[in-house]
Amino acid sequence: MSPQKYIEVCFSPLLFPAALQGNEIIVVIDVLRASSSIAAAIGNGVKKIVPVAGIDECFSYREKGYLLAGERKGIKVSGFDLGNSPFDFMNANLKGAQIAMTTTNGTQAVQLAKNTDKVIFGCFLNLNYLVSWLQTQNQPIICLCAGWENKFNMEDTLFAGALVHHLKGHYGLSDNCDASIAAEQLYIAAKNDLYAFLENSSHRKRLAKLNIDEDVKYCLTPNQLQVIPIMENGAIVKLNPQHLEMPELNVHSIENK
Ligand code: 3SL
Repeated sequence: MSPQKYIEVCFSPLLFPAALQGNEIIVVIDVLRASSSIAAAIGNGVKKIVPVAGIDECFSYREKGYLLAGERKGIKVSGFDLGNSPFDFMNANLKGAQIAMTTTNGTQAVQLAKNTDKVIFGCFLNLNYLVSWLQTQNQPIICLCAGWENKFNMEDTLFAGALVHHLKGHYGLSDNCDASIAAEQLYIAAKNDLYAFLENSSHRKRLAKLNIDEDVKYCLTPNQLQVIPIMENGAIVKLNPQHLEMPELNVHSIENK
């Protein structure tokens, strides 16, 4: 294994500047729900998503022919076309669409990473596919957990731990940070029932008030999508990996949702 190939976890966007060397692949993680919705959208044929920080900036994309998507406090922004549920993006009419998106934490984390070499999006929905692709890469990896308002959250950490768990045969762990070890241990404890493990987590409670448990269940179901969203020229598009062996998918595919 090349000494360059290591995986590190940032539990919060605040830790990202300390981890960044400049040559890493950044995996942006916001399991509930931005990176899951982005994967669902790109997997469903959306052409590109421009992640923006603010609501006003998002509205400015309307005149350029973009649809607007996103939430504040989990609720679709008034006047937007779509919210931040993965199910909002499972619509055949969205094939080829261009979307501007703003969310409370997910698209803010993207702003931090967007000028780095390679930024991709991970969630349980594309776990195996992402792992298969990362195994073929030769750069270090930073898992950037969006968290909640710069704080640690459980679901993003669990997904980062899943990446560590499945990649550690190919990547070393960062020498100067124990976050990867901690994230993997949490994932091992949780992996047989992610939904139950997260029962008392802050964001499950937040989303429960919105009655969107179906979103939570879907976002925690691994391997529904064979897609890797990647940033290119300021927009999120579909990565078309060459020579990538397709891992097995679980039961559902986006078509039958
Ligand atoms: O914080 C975010 O970016 C969102 O994913 C939060 S929510 O799940 O839509 O509430």
